[in-house]
Amino acid sequence: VPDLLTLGESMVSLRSTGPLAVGGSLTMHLAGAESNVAVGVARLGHRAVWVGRVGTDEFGEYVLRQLRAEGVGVDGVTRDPDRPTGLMVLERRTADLTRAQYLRAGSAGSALSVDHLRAPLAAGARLLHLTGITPALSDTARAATGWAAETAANAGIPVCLDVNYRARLWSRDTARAVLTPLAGHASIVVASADELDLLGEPGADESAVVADLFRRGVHTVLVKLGADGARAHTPDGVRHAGALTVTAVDTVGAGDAFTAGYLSGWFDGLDLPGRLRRAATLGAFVVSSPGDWEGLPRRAELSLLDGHETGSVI
Ligand code: KDG
Repeated sequence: VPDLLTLGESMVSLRSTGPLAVGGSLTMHLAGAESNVAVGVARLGHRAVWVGRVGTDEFGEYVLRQLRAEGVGVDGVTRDPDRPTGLMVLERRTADLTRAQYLRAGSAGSALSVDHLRAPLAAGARLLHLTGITPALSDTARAATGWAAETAANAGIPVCLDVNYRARLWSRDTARAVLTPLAGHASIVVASADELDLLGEPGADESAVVADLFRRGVHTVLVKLGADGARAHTPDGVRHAGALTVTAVDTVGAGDAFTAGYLSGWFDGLDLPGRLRRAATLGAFVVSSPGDWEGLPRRAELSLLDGHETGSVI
């Protein structure tokens, strides 16, 4: 049984080093929030499986090749001969501003449906990781995400849901209507502070949303605070964990790294401070290296950033 089962859309991201309008070259990278998490836990030696769909095009070949190279299981991936692999373009417009553009409408990944998930779910896992991106892709992907969450929860497989709101894919109101019920199947919810009210009433404050999630069976809510670290709500109370002090060169993927670190700590049986520390460590590696996931540490590298702590664990 794998440690992590995750599903969603993985794409090729094309990254520029400057403004697209003046040309230059684009480099190819693997992208996708869920596969970033899978790579993060696989690099630390856990067994991770990613399920999704890619085209029969070269981009699909590339996505699979990258995931295999990182040790992520892709046996459950289906190839779609009629739809292309999704693409995204990341334009480094200025040193401080990266613009994302999606070329993913009608992609192979967006045609994910319940039938693609039956066998991987039946095979089981220690934990299922979902994000709020997948249900934004299409009606079938939305149904598939809901089905996977419910099926896993009924089978006793804990579900981790990262809200990951993407304004280019859907409105906050539509997201709220879909993600609020979805969170009721989760054990662990991950969100940034401005995403929390997508799991409750519009404008609801953090404590109200957390209390409601706890009533619905969630036992851990992780609120990502960027350079300020994270807050973890559990039935035992609230704990703040600082971020590590590093030089941020590329924040894309930092949230996925944080989640991968937390889940890796959970797979290793670490206590809450240990899980948060590993989450902060992976986040720090990714923000201080270029790329969504390329800077993720291998297990022997985990201690490389020791000495960068902010000391602000309260
Ligand atoms: O979290 C990083 C992701 O944003 C990136 O890899 C692409 O999954 C992605 C998305 O849909 O935005």
